[in-house]
Amino acid sequence: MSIYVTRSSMPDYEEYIEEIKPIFESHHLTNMGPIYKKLQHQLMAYLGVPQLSMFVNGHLALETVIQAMGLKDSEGEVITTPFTFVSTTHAITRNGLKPVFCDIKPDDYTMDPAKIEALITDKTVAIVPVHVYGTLCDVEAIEAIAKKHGLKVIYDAAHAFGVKYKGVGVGNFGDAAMFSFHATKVFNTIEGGAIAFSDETLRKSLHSLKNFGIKDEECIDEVGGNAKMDEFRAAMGICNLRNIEACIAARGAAAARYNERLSGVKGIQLMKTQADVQPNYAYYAVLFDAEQFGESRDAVYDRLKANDIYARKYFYPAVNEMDCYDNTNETPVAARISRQVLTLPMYADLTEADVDRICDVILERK
Ligand code: T4K
Repeated sequence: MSIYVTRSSMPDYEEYIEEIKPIFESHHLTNMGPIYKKLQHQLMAYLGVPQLSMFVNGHLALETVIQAMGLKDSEGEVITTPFTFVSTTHAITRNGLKPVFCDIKPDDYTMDPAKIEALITDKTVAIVPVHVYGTLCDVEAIEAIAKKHGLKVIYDAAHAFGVKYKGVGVGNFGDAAMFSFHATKVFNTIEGGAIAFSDETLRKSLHSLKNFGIKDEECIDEVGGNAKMDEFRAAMGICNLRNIEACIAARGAAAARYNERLSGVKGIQLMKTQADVQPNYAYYAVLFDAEQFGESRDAVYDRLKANDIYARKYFYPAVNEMDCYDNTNETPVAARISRQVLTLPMYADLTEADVDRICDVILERK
């Protein structure tokens, strides 16, 4: 049987049908209806955040919060990481801003705070770091730099649903944080996303900008888009949230089995456990050092594929090596890691036998 990099968590069919029944009675399909509001409040409690605005996907959530902060078309520069899904950078660029790429740390692949200040110019308006794979960025160092230079910090927390640092939900760090609720994520609403924040003015602005800039029936005072989460997606979220603890625990068990099988193998670097962080096991990323392991990342990827196992090269190429972006500043650590990394299958239904099958193939190298 094929094993893919991930597999969406889903509720029982009957459970979802029960949740969407009221929609067939009310005909209230979208535009922040009762199911949207119910999920919003449940998520605020689960994530431990004071405010949450939900979107049709994580990408538009990020694009919209950048606009809501008044950064759009300022011709400013935004310091960000090249080691991410391209959505992060596109959200900056589509707001008329220039991404400036900061290199990452070799041990946890998040933005290296020691390299941020050298990139700050009089045009810098914000920092957009990514909690890549659900690994927490150095939030304290980043906050100190942002405060010193008067910069906004918007975290791309697409992978970090449910992650906590010293007991505090990850959505509380920075001026805002974006979560993705895409089908491939720890928690999904089919497609979906949200912005966590605390500033009351941001609440009004996000609400308006994801609904065409409509203030009331006769007043449209901002140029907004349409990025609202509908009731069917919110209902999927309500069902999936009921099972979230079990899903994260099952992912944790799969990660533990991978660790058992792969730790100590020459040429393989595993993700590190972070002190004071409650993880969510969103991705299981492994680096292959071709010389020491005796085989390149690409060769392992091909061999897994030949065995009907579809790992992914998240995130290769680094964004600043993509055709649509200029590689203006070099980021050698990101360049190396993007060539060595393979994200192995990770999802709640992944069994110990599946993990063993995957590890057997990896370790069978000639
Ligand atoms: N920032 C970061 C750091 C992100 O990683 C992402 C999204 C975003 C921002 C933007 O958030 P969203 O706008 O997406 O909410 C996937 C996802 O589409 C994307 O959400 C995700 N990051 C990115 C890392 O991965 P693909 O093109 O690699 O997915 P795809 O279709 O190849 O699916 C991978 C595997 O997942 C399949 O082999 C099987 C499984 N799968 C997939 C789908 C679509 C399911 O089990 N169910 C499904 O419905 O991009």
